[in-house]
Amino acid sequence: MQSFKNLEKPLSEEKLKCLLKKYDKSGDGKLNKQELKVAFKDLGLWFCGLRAYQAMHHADKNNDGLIVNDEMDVLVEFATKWGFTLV
Ligand SMILES: [Ca+2]
Repeated sequence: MQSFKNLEKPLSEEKLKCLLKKYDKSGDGKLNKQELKVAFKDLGLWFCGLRAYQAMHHADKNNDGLIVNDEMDVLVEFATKWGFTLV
């Protein structure tokens, strides 16, 4: 069950995942905290450094400081709850 808190069109998990992949500057398919922070900042999120930390802490299952494939799914699921909207 999902309920949407606001009436604006929420950013879907699929869309967010696509967006985040563009922030993989090193091109190795992994996102580090710095890349996450930049992504969140561009998405208009406040406290992007803290958010990046939280997302990393939540999604980085093997604690290597990088978000890869299945961790990305966890991260995106976590981050969409912040209520990104399409701009
Ligand atoms: Ca990892």
